[in-house]
Amino acid sequence: QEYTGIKMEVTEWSSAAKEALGDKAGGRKVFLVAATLRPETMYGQTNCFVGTSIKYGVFAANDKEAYVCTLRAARSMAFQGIITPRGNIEKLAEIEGSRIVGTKIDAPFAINPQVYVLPMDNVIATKGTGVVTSVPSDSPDDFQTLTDLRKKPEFYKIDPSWAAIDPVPVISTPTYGEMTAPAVVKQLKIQSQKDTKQLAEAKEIAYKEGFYNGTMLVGAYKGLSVQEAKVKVRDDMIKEGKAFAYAEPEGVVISRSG
Ligand code: ZZB
Repeated sequence: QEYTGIKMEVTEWSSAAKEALGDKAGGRKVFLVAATLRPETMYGQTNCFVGTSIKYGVFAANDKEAYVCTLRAARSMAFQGIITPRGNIEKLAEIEGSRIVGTKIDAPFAINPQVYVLPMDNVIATKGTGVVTSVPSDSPDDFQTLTDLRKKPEFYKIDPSWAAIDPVPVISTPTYGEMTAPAVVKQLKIQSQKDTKQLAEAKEIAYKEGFYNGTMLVGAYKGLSVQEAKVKVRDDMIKEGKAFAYAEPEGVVISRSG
């Protein structure tokens, strides 16, 4: 499974994270790293998700940068030579997902680049980096979770302002228009992020429709098909140092649908 690792720089830690981390990052720039299969949708990021009970580490990537992800992902990155020294990892700090919620980050290539970290029930600790960037226009899981959070901010222990950015149209599809995920969520009558079976089906539908029939509405490749734009956006992000290629270790690819 070849993912793109998206580097989301922390611009302001939540107070709980500040307390937990102190100056353990040693002056490094710290990035949350999200694994995505859809780099062409990055224009439409509105927030980022972590699992509240997942344990994350802050790992030194080099002298200047540190990455927030699961230990499992850091090991895999070290093995792939993404973080140095090759094959070795240096954990600077450890932090629970619940404490990262409310942190402000910079979402690369996003039309609204200043976004917040929010909680999601269905983040899988053993997939990708354990950090998920959110594109509610094109990802049914992201749209439904954002909808749940907006309905019950106290229940999810978030400040409503952290979930204030609306879905941004980035891809148009012939069947669903400019907001594929919300349309598929509606079609399948999905009510909450707990509807995991229907969400898995919605993801499949949205993914296929976007990939085979989608056209870019924004960005440098506006007007191109998603199939053509995907690689170009990914290459641009990598060239600008905002992303890297990240392969999932063999034998541990577990889909959200189980
Ligand atoms: C941005 C994005 C935009 C995504 C979209 C999807 C879509 P797969 O096929 O199951 O590998 N993801 C990544 N890591 C995790 C995790 N640990 N737990 C839960 N979800 C995770 O799916 C890969 C996608 O699942 C990734 O791509 C990420 O969300 C999420 F418009 O990143 B994606 C129709 C899907 N659209």
